[in-house]
Amino acid sequence: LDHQLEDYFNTAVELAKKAGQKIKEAFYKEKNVNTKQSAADLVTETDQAVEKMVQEIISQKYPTHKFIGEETVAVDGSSCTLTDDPTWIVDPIDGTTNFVHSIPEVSFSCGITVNKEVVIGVVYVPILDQMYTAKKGQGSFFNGQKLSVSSVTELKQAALIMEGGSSRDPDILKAKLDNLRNVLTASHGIRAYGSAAINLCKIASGICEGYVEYGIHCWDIAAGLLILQEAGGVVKDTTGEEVDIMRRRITGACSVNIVNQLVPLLTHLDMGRD
Ligand code: LIP
Repeated sequence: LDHQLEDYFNTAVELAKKAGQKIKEAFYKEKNVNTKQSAADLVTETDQAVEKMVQEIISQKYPTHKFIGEETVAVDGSSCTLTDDPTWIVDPIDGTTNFVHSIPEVSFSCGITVNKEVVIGVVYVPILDQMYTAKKGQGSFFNGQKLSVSSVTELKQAALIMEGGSSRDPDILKAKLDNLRNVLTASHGIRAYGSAAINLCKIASGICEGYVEYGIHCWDIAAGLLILQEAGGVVKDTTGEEVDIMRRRITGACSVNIVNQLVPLLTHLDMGRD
């Protein structure tokens, strides 16, 4: 199994570089933008082209493996079922809004699950040539250097990451803004990189201490959550319970202390399931 995982890992890194090349070429050109669930839920030709390329390579190399990809699910919701089979969970561009606005925090995210557990995570930010990788039980790395989380334990000394997201539903926005105010009041400040995958990698890198988001999907977090865990961090449901990657909400932090201080500040939104 170990050498199999090594092979999956090498393929995932190779795919990230190939995807990165395509993203980089398109980044400096005019983008062709469409919307999905809301006027702020964006997709471009590049999201679709990268996902198609990646899906084809995976299905050729591993015909028995399953594939869950953001743009495939957008046209065929039934393809989003997590089973015990090896499953490649891919977001061709995480941070599509950044991509559309030529903001460089744009990532390719690929997580691989076996028995529903993420065992490999690769997040690549091609514009900045930043490669984050993790293998279950073997640590996580940034351009080959080992990552470890911040040692801050008090929320009042922490920098947090929270996102607006793409929903414009007034009830969801109200809860998110309440959460933002509560967390801001209790901490050093709030940042948003615009990509869930990058947000998790920032905490893995010890740059910020915690992250909360409602409305994410499994492809946004599959890779990043392993990268954070392997850097010594924790990933939970927003209630502090065990994380469920299909439940569309997450909190990640450098320690369980930060999670425990965050949870009581949040209005919990039920976002349904992937
Ligand atoms: C994005 C997420 C981000 C969220 C955005 C969007 P996409 O994913 O990673 O955290 O705030 O609304 O969903 O759509 O760029 O792959």
